[in-house]
Amino acid sequence: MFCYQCQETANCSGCTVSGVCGKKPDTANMQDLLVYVTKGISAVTTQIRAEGKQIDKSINHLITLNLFTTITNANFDKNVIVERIKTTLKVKENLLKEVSDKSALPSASLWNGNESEFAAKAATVGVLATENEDIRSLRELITYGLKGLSAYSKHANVLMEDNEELDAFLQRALSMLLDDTLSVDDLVALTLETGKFGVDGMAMLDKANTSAYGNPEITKVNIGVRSNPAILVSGHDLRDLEMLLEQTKDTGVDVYTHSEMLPAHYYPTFKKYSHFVGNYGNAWWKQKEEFESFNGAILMTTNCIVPPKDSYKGRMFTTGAAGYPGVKHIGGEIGEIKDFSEIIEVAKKCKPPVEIERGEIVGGFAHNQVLSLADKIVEAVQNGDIKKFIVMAGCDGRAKSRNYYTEFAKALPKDTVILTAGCAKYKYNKLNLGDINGIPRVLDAGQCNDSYSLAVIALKLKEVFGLDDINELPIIYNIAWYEQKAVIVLLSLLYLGVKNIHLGPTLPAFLSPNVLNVLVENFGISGIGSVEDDIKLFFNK
Ligand code: FS2
Ligand code: SF4
Repeated sequence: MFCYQCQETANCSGCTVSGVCGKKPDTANMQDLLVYVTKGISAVTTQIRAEGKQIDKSINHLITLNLFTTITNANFDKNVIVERIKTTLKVKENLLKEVSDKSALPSASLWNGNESEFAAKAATVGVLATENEDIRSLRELITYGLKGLSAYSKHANVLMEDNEELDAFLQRALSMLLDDTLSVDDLVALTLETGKFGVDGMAMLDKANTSAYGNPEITKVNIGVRSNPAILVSGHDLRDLEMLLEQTKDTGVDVYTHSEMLPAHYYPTFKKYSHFVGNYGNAWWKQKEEFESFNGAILMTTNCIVPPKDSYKGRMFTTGAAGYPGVKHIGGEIGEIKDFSEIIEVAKKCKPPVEIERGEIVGGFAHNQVLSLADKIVEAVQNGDIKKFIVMAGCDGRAKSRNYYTEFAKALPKDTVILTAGCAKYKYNKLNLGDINGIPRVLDAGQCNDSYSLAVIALKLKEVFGLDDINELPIIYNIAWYEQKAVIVLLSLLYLGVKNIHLGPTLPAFLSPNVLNVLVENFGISGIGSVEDDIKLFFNK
């Protein structure tokens, strides 16, 4: 196996024996093959579109789900990956019949094989199959961006939002990653185009979420517990949460969020459920201890899964793109109502959660809410009460080096405001950093995809202050990344023209020295230093 798609990759270079995330080598290899056949089918759909014919939505959904399934910590179940390869090959064979001119199709579009041939094929199509390290670096940067984009698309698709232009791009981009004639410059251009569609994808999801559940609003979220048996929901899929809340009504079972599901509490629709109690625990990587003390049933709607302990594996469930061998998976296609009765029955037999903390956290500062406070914020900036905003969106993770973000938040001058989204927030959202004229110093927009809100807010401030360039705003970008959704967020920010982003705790292993140079020279991307040095750097203090 060779995988270097996430921040925790072994020795900051690549997992080769087994994944630091827990992914086994044979599963990793099957994921490589799944990505390969997904590129292959994408070249077929791209050709069909070029010949003036249409592609059914179900094919678009198959492609995005394939990529989503291979995101870090989403699906550890080799059998699921194998089944997806088989389905993709079958669907592709049918699509090939619709192609008039097959002459330009790459070999990945024409390859087929049965399961006994998968392992041998997988060994030839992984990341290292591209020899030139700069081409490999750009191909992987784009692939990871497309994986993140696929995840966001899927969340919008389950809420019946689709964007054919976005899917057509995603498939064209995947097919271009098979094209050996493309130069570094071509791939740099494709990287930026991926960022453009990253913005579109996040906008689509924002529209889907807010149309279905209302605009997030300032909300105090309880972090304590009640004495009923309960279900803990993690991941990012709001539609799954909605179905679960409906099905748990009047059952005596409470529902809590974990990690990236916390922002669900900010949506008006979810507030009407009196058994939707609060948020339990912290970011994804703390799940081993927190799932144990939670006592109840657990539903993982997406990544990030940590290989479960036996003590709670039996009360854990997955759905959607998520999967883990030996953990019960709840099926259900887009548009179908999933049947969560088994989880509810398990929960009823469980003890109530053990209280691990008490109190409240405040969030709900997505674009609509922040723009309704715009006058107050602009006034605070103009009279000097707010000197700087720090975008600290992104991911949390296990690495001790991530304590940097807690210490950095504590060390920030008191006239700064943190804008956050994603599970990165758990490094500082319980620090009680206070407020400036009633504006909290940590403004949480929501999940990682709600980084879109932060971009909307920045663009609005640029307009209000009459600036020509987004980079003239008093905003510093100090982003923490972990998996591939952070990659699409990064590419989206680059597309919007944001410069001088600091990325940590380490720079991606998949950036070759030359590709990193391109990002440094054109966008001023850099890593992080010590808290002390960075505070000096950002604030001249
Ligand atoms: Fe956190 Fe994991 Fe949100 Fe990432 S829960 S690192 O999936 O996308 O951020
Ligand atoms: Fe390693 Fe990350 Fe890949 Fe897992 S996802 S195998 S930790 S690089």
